[in-house]
Amino acid sequence: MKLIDGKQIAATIKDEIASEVKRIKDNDGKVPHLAAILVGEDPASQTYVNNKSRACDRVGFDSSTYRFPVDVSEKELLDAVNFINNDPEIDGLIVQLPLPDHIDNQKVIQQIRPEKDVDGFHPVNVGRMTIGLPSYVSATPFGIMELMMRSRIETKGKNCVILGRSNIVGKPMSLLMARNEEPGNATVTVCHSKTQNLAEITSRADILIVAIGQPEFVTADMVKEGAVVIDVGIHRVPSSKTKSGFKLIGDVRFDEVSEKASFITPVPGGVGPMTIVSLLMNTLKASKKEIYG
Ligand code: BQF
Repeated sequence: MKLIDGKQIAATIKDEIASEVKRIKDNDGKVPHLAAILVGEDPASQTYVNNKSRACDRVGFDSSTYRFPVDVSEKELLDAVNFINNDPEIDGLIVQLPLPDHIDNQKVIQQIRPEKDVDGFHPVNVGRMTIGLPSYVSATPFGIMELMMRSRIETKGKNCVILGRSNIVGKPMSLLMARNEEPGNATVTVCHSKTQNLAEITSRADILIVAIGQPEFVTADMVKEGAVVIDVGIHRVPSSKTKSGFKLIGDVRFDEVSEKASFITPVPGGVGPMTIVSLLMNTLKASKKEIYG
């Protein structure tokens, strides 16, 4: 088994971005600037936004966080999005999900100018990605493609099974793996909560991408000997061994599945750091106007 060290690969990419930012600064160019909207005080969401702003600092980007109380009105959020849309200094805008139930996620996402939608959640970016036009690609799937490219994992003609069909991970992941490009060119099967004979299907996967949102759902009996296993899950479980009082586990039973897999991503330190670095790559593209000119 080979561990796919997402943390290490992400660090390499951050170094690459940092040298590009230095080049931009030396040439008096525009320093990339990422803005984040954070609603409420969910600890995981706060951690994620902190991770993103720290990553921006690391590579020399500017970043701003706009915080709102959990009872913020939809109108206030839409106004904030508009304000940031119209700020020429800000290149990319993300809205940290999930939002409280009284806010219509889609309404907020669709208010973001596609040119600044570095999470790639706006229907314009989703549609462009779907038909193979230049677009911002959702950070987690984009990060997984980069991970496979840099780990030299062959995808062409492989049987790729994806667990989960979310708009943010499973759906875009299936399109990217099936596209006529490398990495890609895989034969893709998407499984979900209504799938029958799940273990039978996953057992045929050369590449198994798990984004099902259930702690340690995938066990060794569901995995083919020599498969590549990508674990997108991230769950906090209580632990007496850590200072924080919790530890992170994925959607895959790492201890047993790692004995069968040829390559596997750990949690933490696998897909998560690549998600962050993808957001940086998208923000750099935004500041260079690479997608929309
Ligand atoms: C790591 C996310 C579910 C729902 C909304 C590094 C992150 C996580 C783990 C991180 C995630 C998950 C993010 C590690 C951002 C990934 O070392 O393993 C970074 O910050 N993530 C998010 O913004 O929203 C989510 C998961």
